[in-house]
Amino acid sequence: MKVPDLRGNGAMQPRRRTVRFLRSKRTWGAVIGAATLLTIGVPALSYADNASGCDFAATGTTQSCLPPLSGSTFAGGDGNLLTNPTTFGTTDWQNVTGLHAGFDLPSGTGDNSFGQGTKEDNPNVTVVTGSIPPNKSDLTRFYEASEFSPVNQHNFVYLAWERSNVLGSANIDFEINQKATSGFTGTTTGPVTLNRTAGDLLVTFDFTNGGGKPTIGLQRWVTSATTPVVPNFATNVCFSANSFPCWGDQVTLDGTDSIGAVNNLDAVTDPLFPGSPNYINPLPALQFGETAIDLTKANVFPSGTCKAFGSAFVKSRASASFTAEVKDFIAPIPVNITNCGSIEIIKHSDPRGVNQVFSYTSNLPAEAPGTVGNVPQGGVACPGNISAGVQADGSFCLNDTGNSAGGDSAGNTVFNNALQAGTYSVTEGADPSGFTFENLSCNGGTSSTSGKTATINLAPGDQVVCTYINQRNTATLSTLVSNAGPVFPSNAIQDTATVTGNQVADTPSGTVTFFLCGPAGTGPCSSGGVNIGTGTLSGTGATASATSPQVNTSASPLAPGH
Ligand SMILES: [Ca+2]
Ligand SMILES: [Ca+2]
Ligand SMILES: [Ca+2]
Repeated sequence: MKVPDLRGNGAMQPRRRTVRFLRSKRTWGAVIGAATLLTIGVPALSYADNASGCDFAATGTTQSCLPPLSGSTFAGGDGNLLTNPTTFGTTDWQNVTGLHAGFDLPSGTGDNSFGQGTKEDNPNVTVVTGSIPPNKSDLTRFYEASEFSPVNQHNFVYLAWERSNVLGSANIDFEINQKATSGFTGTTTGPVTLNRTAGDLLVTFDFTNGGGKPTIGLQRWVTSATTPVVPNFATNVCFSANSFPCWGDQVTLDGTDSIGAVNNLDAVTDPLFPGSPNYINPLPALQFGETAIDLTKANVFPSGTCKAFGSAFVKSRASASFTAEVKDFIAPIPVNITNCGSIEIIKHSDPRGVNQVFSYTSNLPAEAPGTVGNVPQGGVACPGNISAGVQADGSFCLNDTGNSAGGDSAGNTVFNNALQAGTYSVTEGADPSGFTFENLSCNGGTSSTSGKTATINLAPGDQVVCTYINQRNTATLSTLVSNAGPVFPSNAIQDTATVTGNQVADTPSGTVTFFLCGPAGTGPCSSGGVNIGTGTLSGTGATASATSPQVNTSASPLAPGH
């Protein structure tokens, strides 16, 4: 793809020279020679984005872009950001889903960087401001995206950096943390302690112009010889530092688990966030680099374990040496790189807050009650169980009591945020007496509901919330008086009581007890009257009626005046 205005600039310079030479009455041969020299001298400024879709050469000027990694469609090895042409992958920064972007402060005296002598292994850093030395990369932006491939069930992360200066080599580190460093933002100055957790990642991106492909390295933050357990490493060792914690266990990624490129052939178009800081478009040659990494193949997500990375930032190292000073950085941004998803099951009574235990069966793994990801969860102990939480057989119980004002509680919630991809189902048990199932809805991820059963096809990164609502049954009672006026002795009468419920599917049942009351003999209605017996409710739908025993029969007439 070509960018008209840049092409215009590229074409203007020779033309200006041409005019000058023409005025000096040089021959056409000299003019052509000068123009050709100029074209060779500034090829990077001549065009943006090669029409071939490849803007990277491992050696010389021979285009040498790589196709996407197996299971991915991301063009992380073509040295540009545009989707088209799709020769090296149908996805690129322009159309990737889940894109996260970090913007540095403007270059110059206000830019933030790490203080003198900061090394990768030291989590205690100092943020200072000032111009980035011209021999060190002045970062401007970075991009991140991640995905779980439905093709081969691998996790991928895609990373890109941009810089304002045209240095031949690039030594850039992406730090990917499980937890964010609280309060560390673009405006932070002074001391900062980076919140590193065992197993955090450092992706090193080293590129020597003319020296081949970018070298992509991967290191873990290790806190002891055994923490974390790193596949293919018997014990953890520090890569450079003398003691734990440190960055250790470095692996150099290759073409099967990573691809990478720098736009060393020419300028490339950045179509992203034109209204945001540091919009350099087109990006001159050597100011953009990208990589795609198969995290599953790189053993970041060994099968059977869950891990989630929520924060990432980027730094420029002074040289290819790992122990070189780190200088410019772009403050951390939230990311969502995980091989697991979460499922939250919530119980609401209607109205809210009714004290009633509801039971469930599921294929969720056992989980003790507690707080997970700041969500109090575990439900309540099912009848006959000693403790709350999801039991070994997947069963659990929930109770919405205490939530009449809204909100949720440990008692009405089970939440698991470390679930492997797969299919999960949850089914509510029989309605407790006096309650009727009203609704089940699930949000997030891919799920379906059928009656009281939720079926969830969980992919990494999915956050599924299913809410069960059960209505408390209520009913109203009305009485039809057979004869409201005076009756003659032995003129038998009986009344009818009608009960109307709020559930069409639940016909009211049971018995109605009738009381005879009146002005004399039976006692006033205000004191309850005389119990004359019961009638049994019978009906259909939400309505049932019962008829009282007869009174004032010939065998037992009421006395006159009663
Ligand atoms: Ca690309
Ligand atoms: Ca900075
Ligand atoms: Ca900068």
